[in-house]
Amino acid sequence: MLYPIENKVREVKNLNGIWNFKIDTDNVGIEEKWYEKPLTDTVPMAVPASYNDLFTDQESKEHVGNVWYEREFIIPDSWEGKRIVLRFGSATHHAVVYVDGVEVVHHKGGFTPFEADITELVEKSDLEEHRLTVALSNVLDWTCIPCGEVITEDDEKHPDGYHYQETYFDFYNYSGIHRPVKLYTTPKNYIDDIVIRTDNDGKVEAFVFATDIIKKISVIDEDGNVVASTNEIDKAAVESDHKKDDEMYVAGLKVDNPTLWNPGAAYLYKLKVEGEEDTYTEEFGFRKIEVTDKEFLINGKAFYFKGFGRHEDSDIHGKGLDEALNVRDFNMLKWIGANSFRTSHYPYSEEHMKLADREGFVVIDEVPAVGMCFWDGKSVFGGDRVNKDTLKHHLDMLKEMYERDKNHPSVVMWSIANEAATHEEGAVPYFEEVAKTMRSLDDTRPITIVHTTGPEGDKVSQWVDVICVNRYYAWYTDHSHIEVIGQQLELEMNKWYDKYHKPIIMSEYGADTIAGYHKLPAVAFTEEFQCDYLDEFHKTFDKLDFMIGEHVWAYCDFQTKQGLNRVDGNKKGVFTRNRQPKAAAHLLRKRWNN
Ligand code: GCB
Repeated sequence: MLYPIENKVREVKNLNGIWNFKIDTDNVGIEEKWYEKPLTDTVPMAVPASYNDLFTDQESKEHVGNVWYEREFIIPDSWEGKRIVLRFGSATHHAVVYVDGVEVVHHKGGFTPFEADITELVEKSDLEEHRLTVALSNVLDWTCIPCGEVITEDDEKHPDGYHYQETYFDFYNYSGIHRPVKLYTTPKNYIDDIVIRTDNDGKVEAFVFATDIIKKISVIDEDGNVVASTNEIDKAAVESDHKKDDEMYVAGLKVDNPTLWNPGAAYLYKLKVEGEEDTYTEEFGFRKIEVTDKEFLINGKAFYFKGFGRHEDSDIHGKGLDEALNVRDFNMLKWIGANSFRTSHYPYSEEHMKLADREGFVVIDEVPAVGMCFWDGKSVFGGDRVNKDTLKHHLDMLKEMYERDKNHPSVVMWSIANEAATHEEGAVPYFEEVAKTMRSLDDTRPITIVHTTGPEGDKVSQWVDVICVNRYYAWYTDHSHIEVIGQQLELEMNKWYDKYHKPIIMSEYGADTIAGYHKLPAVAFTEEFQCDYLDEFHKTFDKLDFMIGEHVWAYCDFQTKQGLNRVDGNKKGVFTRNRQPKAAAHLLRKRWNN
């Protein structure tokens, strides 16, 4: 799906700002058709933002079920004769969108964009102001990813009863319209999608899906020079169902001596597609990814991943897009010498991905498949938890992630899940299907899965190219005994390598640390302990030639649900939630800049 852009034939109108908001306390709004009339008794709400931390009362913050958003918008007269699209960058987790009381789109999945062509609806209407209403649900169950369950406690020990959203992942279930809402125009015949395939030899294969007739495709360098251009564009049949109104156009171009997109040295070209009516310009880079049994090569050079697992998370905004925060984050990642990160545990905003392209960061893009592992003896993949609907939604989310992020040079690998019960028999057919689907969407990038299961138990890594492992030796096991880290790490990593002969990334390792808490000798939770802890891992990484990277957990402290081992959130950040360094940041900076 293309990002909304402005040019001579396209316009964008931002609908961010203060909307009307209402909590559907008894979850009756859909049944009572609240969308048919203006909402009553609303409060002001910011978009984009999570709504949770904007409230001062527990009930609103923790509401399980629907909330309602509403605002008015105007279509300028100058838009007459254009195609008009309403687009949400994301809404977490399930949205039903109405314009003037008519449903225009619904979407399941909290981290990818969706849109509705509202041309006909507004053309037929004589209203000057249109009413946009969104019913948004934050309920997670076993039909979606991430998975969750709504639990009701109403037995004899809880005579008054209460219910809550149970989640099986370690981040707060922030909800709301998290990313920008936009109206944009295209000509009536338009460019629907562009797929750009490149390597590092200057060849470009462009696939354009359009209802417009495509006339010309060019490549423009960073100085604005046209460095390749063609009018030789072939038409081919469209196989994919959802693009059935489109024609597919295919063209090959060649840029001589291209400047490559390299980690830390990004270079972005633009592909300009011109049709009879529409024009669209998409950024891309030339780079080649290869994986051997011990190496991850970018443009023929072995790449070692240095960086973090992260979250979209900050004070007040929750998971709402904050462009200032994103800029600060990339500056801090550069300061510390990181070259990469994983979008744990869901695709980050489109604005975030664009910055990664521009700043030369290498990204492992992760689908929101998190919370599929329990150690309670009950099966996840063979019982009444993960089911056919979960799989269907998982595949849909892979597709939406791919369709949104396919042209980003920063994205070098897809992560198909974080910490699933891959030791279960039922995980075998499930992940075979997931991996097969990811490869059928994109055969140009490697894929990985992120493990909590150990090498003895894992049954699915034959389908991935790189193995990612999350490990907390001396934290969740052998707590505080950092002397075990080296031995346990070496033993386990060798077992993984002997079993699969694939390169390994330590995708999480870390210890909760309270900023400003010091003690000598070090004890758990002090800044000294976090330094000693990470150091022990590093000594072993440096000995193993099949280890291709280290992603510390986590970049920053972040909010979680309340729990006995979470004091106002997860404190494994190398930076505080307010983006200031703990002592470990200086240790990593020294290591990563060497
Ligand atoms: C993990 C998860 C991550 C948690 C982390 C922790 O393995 O992937 O989401 O936050 O452990 O700190 O426990």
